[in-house]
Amino acid sequence: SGAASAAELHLNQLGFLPEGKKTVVITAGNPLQKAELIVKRRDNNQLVTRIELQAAKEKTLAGEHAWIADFSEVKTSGDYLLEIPVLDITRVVTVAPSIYDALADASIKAFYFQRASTALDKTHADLWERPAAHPDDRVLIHPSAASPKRPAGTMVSAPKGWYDAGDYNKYVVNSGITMGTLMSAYERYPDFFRNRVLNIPESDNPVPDILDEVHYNLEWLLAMQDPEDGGVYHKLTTAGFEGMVAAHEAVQPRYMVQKTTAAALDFAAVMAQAARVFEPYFPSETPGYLQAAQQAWQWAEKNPDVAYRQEQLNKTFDPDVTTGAYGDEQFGDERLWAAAELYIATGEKTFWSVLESASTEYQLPNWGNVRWLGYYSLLAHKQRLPESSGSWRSAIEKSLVSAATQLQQAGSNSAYRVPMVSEPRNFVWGSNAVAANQGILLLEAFRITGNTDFLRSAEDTRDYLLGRNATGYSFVTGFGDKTPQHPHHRLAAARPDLPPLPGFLVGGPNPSQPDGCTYPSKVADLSYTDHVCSYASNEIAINWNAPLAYLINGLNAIESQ
Ligand code: 9MR
Repeated sequence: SGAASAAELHLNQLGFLPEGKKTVVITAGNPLQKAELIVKRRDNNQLVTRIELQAAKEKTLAGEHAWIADFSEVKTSGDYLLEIPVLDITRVVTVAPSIYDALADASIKAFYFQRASTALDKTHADLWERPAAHPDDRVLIHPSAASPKRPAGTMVSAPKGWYDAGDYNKYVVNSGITMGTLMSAYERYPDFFRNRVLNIPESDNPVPDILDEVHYNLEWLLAMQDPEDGGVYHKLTTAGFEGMVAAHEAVQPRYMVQKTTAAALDFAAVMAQAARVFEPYFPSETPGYLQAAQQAWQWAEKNPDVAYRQEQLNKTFDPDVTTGAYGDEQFGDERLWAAAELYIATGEKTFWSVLESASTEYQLPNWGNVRWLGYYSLLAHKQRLPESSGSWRSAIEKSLVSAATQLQQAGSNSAYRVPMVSEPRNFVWGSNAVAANQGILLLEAFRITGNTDFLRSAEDTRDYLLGRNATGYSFVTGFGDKTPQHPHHRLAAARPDLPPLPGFLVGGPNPSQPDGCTYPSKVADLSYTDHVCSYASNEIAINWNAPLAYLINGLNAIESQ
């Protein structure tokens, strides 16, 4: 029948934890009368359980029918066969306690693979060893960034850091949210991270590897500040994107481009957070971070409205710059994030007064909206809040918990039983980071309330990213049976002889399709193509991997307790 031929099983392709929730989703074009999921042991074909499929409350975004089967009662480790005989479906799944450990580590190790200005050796990079590239010790001040002490053409040095994404440039705004997210992951689950070993060059030192990795980018970020006035350059970039070539073959001149308010405030937030996070490990450096943060803040107070408008800039200055713009024009949220981190660091009233009067409305973080990174930090450091802040704090908590409740409920009604697919508007450029950031919100709501519904919903989000979605892909390279093979990632594209570098989250479904590639569908959650041309659905990026790392490691930290 039509239903039988079109039916598909969608599931987390890595498998499930023994004590974890185990949900699979079946979709089909036609309604289904009654069907069962039969679970058998793979080794001996013995029947373990039969579960009747439950119709989902909502259809898929493509208008298909959906059914849910939950076999959480199966708690014994092993390989199982999932069968739905009437639909002719059979899949193998694994249940095991360590099922997400390698992914958790790889999601952070991915940042090591993105390192600029260093060779990656066989010991740490295995198949993906590569020569040093982008020394970034002779970076030109672009005319847009010229100042009396640093006229256009001045050479400055800003080595290290991570490549932003599939391209080789380094952008302050996007580094900001990425570092904030990684440092917050560490701050929420420090004991968990202290025990992870990522096999990076610093693994033998006493610093947790996640912090060593962040520190590598921090060293670059410090050099993005103009020591004269505390302003921060928006990006370090080639004028245009390089071709899809290896890093060491991408040798066009690199520029420091315009100082902007967003860059200064993101920098201030990151440096203030870094001052407290790194204090136990790099005590001689951290006072310098805080000072850098304060200088950037002051620059932004004097220059509160310098937006990065690339097209405008190109009318005035040469060479034209056509790489990633990260051209946010609203700075209220960056200012709040910076004020939050600086308040936690210094306890100064000025910063609190910025926060106290601000909106408490919940907004999911993205590179252009970082307000809640600040609020998450304040809630995690509530002992630092003023005594009179009780009602402010309860308003923030209420706002957070009600946003998480809405997500959790939307998720439980949705076809794939995951918050993400309840709204087509979630499918922006980098939709997978929306999903991962929803997971972080749910983890925060769980931390505040202890309500395990939020934890379950965060697990659903993990399942979504690892395959329980309309496309049938696990969106992390190297993790799953059907994963991106052709990400828009220059480091990968330059080595077609190798599997793509592992542990990277691709951007995910994006129905705007601005890259002109061929997509299988216009439907929001199906608008994904595993083609190297698809920078709008199949690129990798640091600001997408950071929330992935937070979600996967955070869940592992909680579930291993
Ligand atoms: O993630 C960014 C997305 O929100 C924007 O819509 C898009 C277009 O400006 O740019 C994305 O960021 C890209 C950046 O500009 C350049 N490096 C790759 C980034 C990921 O695609």
